[in-house]
Amino acid sequence: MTVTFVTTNPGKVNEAREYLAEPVEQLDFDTPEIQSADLGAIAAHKARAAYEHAGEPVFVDDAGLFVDAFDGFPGPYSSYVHDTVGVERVWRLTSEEDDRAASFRGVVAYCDGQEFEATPEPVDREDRRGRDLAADERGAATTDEQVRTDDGDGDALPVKLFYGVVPGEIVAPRGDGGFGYDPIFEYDDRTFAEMDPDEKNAVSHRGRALAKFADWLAERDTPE
Ligand code: ITT
Repeated sequence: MTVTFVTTNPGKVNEAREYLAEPVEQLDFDTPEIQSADLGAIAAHKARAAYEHAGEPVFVDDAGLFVDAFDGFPGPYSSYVHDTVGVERVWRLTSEEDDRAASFRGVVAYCDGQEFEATPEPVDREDRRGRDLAADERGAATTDEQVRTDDGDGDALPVKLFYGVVPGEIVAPRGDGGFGYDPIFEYDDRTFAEMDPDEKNAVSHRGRALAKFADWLAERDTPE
C-alpha cells in the first residue's frame, strides 16, 4: 500500500522514505493548522484535514524546536519564527543564555478514515508536559496515542499519533545538510545539518516517531 505524506516540506519526505517499507508519495498541500501549545493536538487536526483533502490514507508530521531557556519557545510556533526571525537570530538569542539546551519534538499522525481503537484527544495538560520532560531526560520518545475526538462528542475521525523527542543544544550554525533548524541543533558533537539523512534519522525526533509508525503500519490490517 502506498502511503501519502501530506506536507509542503520535501526534507521530511526524504526522511520518511528512509524508514517506511511502503512507498511514500508526497502530496504537497499546505494543511490548515490550529493554534495550540500541544503538537499532538495540532498533528491530529492536521491529519484529519489532510485525509479529507486527499480522500486516501495519509500521514502528516508536526514538529518544533523547544529551547529550554525560553520555556520551550518557539515550540509550536517554530515555522513562523523560522520564516520571520530566522535560524541565525534564534542562535544569537540563545547564545546570550547560559543554558543552551533544547529539544526537537515531533508527532507523526496517521488517518485513513477507518475505525481503530482510540483514546481521548490530546489537550494541553500538565501531565503531558511532565511525560515529555521525563522522556527528554532519557533521550527517548514519549508514548504513542490513538485519538478520536476533537470536541469530546466522539464524531471525529480516529487518528493515530506517534511521538519522538531528541535532546540537544543550540550552537552557531554549521553544516549544509538537512533543513529548517538543523544547522543550529547539535547532537553528540555534530549538528543535524552535518549528518547524512540516515544518520539524522537514527537519532532524530522524526526518525523515532517514524520507526514506531513503520512498526504499527506493518502490523496493521490494510484498509479496503
Ligand atoms: P508541513 O507542510 O509538513 O507542515 P513545515 O516545514 O511547515 O511542513 P512544521 O510546521 O512541522 O513543518 O515545522 C515547523 C518548523 O520546524 C519549520 O520551520 C521546519 O523547517 C522546522 N523543522 C521541523 N522538523 C525539523 C527538523 O527535523 N529539522 C530542522 N527543522 C525542522
